Amino acid sequence: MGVAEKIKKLKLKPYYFPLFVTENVLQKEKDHIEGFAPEVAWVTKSGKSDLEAPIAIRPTSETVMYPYFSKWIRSHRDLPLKCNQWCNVVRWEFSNPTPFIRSREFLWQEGHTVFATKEEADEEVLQILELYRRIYEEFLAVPVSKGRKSEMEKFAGGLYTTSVEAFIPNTGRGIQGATSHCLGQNFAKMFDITFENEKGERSMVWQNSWAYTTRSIGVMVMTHGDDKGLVLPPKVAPIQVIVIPVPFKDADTTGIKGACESAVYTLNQAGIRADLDARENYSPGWKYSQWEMKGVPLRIEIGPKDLANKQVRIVRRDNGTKVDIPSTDLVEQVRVLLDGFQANLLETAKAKRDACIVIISTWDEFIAALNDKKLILAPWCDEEEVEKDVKARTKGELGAAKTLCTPFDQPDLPSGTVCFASGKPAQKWSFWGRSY
Ligand code: 87F
Repeated sequence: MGVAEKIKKLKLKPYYFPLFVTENVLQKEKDHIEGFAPEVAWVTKSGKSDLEAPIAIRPTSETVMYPYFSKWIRSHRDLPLKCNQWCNVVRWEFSNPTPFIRSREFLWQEGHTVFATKEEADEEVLQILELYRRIYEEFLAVPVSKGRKSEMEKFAGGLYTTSVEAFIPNTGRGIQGATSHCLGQNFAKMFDITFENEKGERSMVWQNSWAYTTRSIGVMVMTHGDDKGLVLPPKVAPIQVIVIPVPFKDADTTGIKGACESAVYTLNQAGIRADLDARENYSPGWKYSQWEMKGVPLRIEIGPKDLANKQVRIVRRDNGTKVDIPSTDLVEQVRVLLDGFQANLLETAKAKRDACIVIISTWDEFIAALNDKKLILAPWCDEEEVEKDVKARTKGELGAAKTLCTPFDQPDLPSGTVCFASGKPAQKWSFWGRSY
């Protein structure tokens, strides 16, 4: 089943809550806000006058939404509650804001769901995570690993956190692609979110929250981009095919333009996002470079020879290969090329990512792999103190190493395997590395 169909089947309801949060509401759940407090942006003035009380811009919406959940949920018949909100949030980042990757304002979808039982909540955490994986891999052509965050890296307000993790080979950094949390009953206690079960008893609800952000665009750009600019996967490219007329001095310019228009029309009719670049104040060569920079997957060139032979030339953005195809096969061939392009991007990215994974067993191997910008899979004792220690011991200009996740896909862990950092018995294989 397609991702869109799967999302529809979840029967999420769209909601929109306010952007501004009063201090009182934001601080309601103190534990969860405490560590994040320095990142909260406050409005303190209107014009030249100070506000009576500063007002926060939402960094996330738990404290905005949950007081309403508490009012709306009365009985088991009100459950599950499945709320999805698309909005911008603000987090005042201090460490190098980077467009799309770590920006002070970003767009996300935040899902907030409420269930009667932990089993339902647990099941949904993984359903959502799988959808996030599929969006990364099937649409953005970015390979990711699903896994669970360590106690140190999880969302402190929740019970456990799962994530999809990507890796950028050029910089040797891991990057969290999206998260799906089981909040347990922490917020239910704080916000008094209870329901009457079938037996007429009051029960505490179970909650999840999950988000996918515009950071995904940054990950996609870094994964596929090259020295010429962007490379967009066909499934998400706003323009999949750019058609460029290549007129020659004495050529039949009108005929060429007509053939280009007809190619665009035919492709559009077939549901392919094609566009014509008919600008006369730029040379074909200049246009090629510009559309390459913009990452358009396929370029179609039509010149006098193509017109005469009733063919078009198609050039791929990912590998530069050129093919001449008869105009009669246009739609079919473009479809084949776009599908191949999409598949090739994922395969190439996966091969590059996989080539960076190293399995290590000792501290010295760990440090060598870290200096070598690798994605490290290491046997770990799963102790918070040890993760803190690794962070402290790897602190430096490039940033410390930390756990990225414990992948669900676990290699064999022979008994007797010890932790690379502490020498204690290893509990699991975890991904470690520097990250964004
Ligand atoms: C920054 C400032 C204030 C992250 C923050 O991951 C609060 C927060 O609560 C904060 N940065 N978080 C955690 C967000 C948890 C959770 N919220 C809903 C998600 C998914 C969507």
